[in-house]
Amino acid sequence: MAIRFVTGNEGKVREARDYFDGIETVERIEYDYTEVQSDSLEDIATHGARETFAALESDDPVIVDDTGLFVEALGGFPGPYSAYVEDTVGVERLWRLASEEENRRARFETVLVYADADGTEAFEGSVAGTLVAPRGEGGFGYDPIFEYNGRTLAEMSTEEKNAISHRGRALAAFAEWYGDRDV
Ligand code: ITT
Repeated sequence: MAIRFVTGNEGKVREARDYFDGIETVERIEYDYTEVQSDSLEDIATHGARETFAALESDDPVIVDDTGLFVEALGGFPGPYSAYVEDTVGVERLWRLASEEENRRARFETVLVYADADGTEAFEGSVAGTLVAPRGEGGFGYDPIFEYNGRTLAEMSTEEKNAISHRGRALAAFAEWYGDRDV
């Protein structure tokens, strides 16, 4: 059975496909679920997964990924509003804002929520790094300004990013649970 990843973001699907390469197939589903107003990535993803699973009227499970970039010196901004801030302010200007701060530490957090007829399960992953002037052609979103161990996430291959990233860690927690569950 394919894993149905509900997202409008092709970059997330590319990473999940790379992670599950040869183990599971990942099918992308576009469904415009309601993004509830919440400070919690888990709340947002849980509502989205539950709503989509019900709306699709199929027994096949779905997963939803909600991710945020939390900049320490900006009180965790943009956090759960990261998609909105990327669309409005943009990555380059967020970097300029952060560059005025001495503390450039930031972290990515992902909550991946699985939903089936039995309910939902949430899996988390995070990575701590430093914001830098944009570098690299790979990845997507805020990857060019997020440096981990001397390289930005946009300077890594998908496999390298998955090995250390918020999403890679959430996918690993999910994969372990998914592989172990009784079906
Ligand atoms: P869906 O909700 O349809 O899955 P989205 O891109 O809106 O797609 P999020 O709300 O989870 O998803 O994304 C929050 C923002 O963070 C958005 O601007 C993404 O481009 C960005 N983002 C998510 N994961 C990222 C990653 O691994 N590296 C860099 N930026 C990322």
